[in-house]
Amino acid sequence: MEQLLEQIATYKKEIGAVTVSDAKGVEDFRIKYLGTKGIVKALMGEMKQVAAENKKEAGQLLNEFKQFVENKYEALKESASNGQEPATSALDLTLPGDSLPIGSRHPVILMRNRIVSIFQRLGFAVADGPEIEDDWHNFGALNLPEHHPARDMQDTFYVQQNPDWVLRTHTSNVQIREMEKGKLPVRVVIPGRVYRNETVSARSHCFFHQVEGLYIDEKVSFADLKQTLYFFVKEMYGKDVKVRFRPSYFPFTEPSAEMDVSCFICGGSGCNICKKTGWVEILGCGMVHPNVLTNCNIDPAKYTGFAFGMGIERPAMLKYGINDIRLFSENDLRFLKQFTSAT
Ligand code: 2U9
Repeated sequence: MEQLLEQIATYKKEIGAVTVSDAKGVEDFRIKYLGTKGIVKALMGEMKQVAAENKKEAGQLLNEFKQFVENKYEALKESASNGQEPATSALDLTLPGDSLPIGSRHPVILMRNRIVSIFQRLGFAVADGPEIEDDWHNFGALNLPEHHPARDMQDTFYVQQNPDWVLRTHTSNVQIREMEKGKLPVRVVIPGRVYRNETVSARSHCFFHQVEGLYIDEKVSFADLKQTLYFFVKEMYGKDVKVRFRPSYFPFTEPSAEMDVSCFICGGSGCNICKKTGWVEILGCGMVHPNVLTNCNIDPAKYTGFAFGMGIERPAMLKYGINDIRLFSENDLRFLKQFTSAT
């Protein structure tokens, strides 16, 4: 009995390691183990020598061994017809893999895409530029006088290694770089991250996102600015929305204006969002200052242009009912998973 157990264990080890690459290998295996003069038959023959009290147990062991050999034979047949190695018992390579979560778009990116795509439909191209910028492209070329408060260390992040470098405070540096290329007309929108040295709170952060736009050509007028922005607002907030322009001041535009839309929360009747005024401010704009054109080697007597700028976080907060700007940059998946579309 013990000898029989040892033989079966040895054969099982041998059979476990068998691989074949073709039908001949499978047939050789069958003849060797399952044939009329094969090993299974030979072991069955040994039953005669087993003591009567062990016969039942030995019979069970041999039947189990025969089943083991037949299973292996079937696996070899299949793998030879697929041209593959048989799958080992613990590892089934045919099972599908673990699926990876695909994630979702960030609410700021959803809002950015929505804003940018409206201007793309009007023929604006999308431009991009550096977030670490020199003083000239961030301030000087934009007609900001040397002692303008925006240049103050209190408001702007300076780069320690080089006092001429700042983290850009607006994406206007990219408009300057586009104009410097000397290819007119220029018609671009620039979405991107900007940095301001502000105390972080639920309403303000040390960085946020903007979309700015610029259109320079011969005979571009304030009427073009109004009509372009009116189209944008109707696409963004609906056909029934009203707009109003209020005079304002920016060093890089003259004249300058701020644009309000009738409150899309209360419809103009007065609520907390519009502070009971019925109007919500959404962007600043104006005609590009002649000094800015001159700074970029563009003749202000021949060319004119308009520019505008808007933040992205605020409209995203209003649209999605987000009450704290810090949520945008905390990377909390419970927050980020909630936004699937900006429409
Ligand atoms: C060039 C010339 C002019 C871009 C402009 C604004 C008005 C404006 C603010 C909106 C909310 C910044 O994100 S915010 O805080 N922007 O009000 N931006 S005009 O004017 C330019 C830009 C580039 C060469």
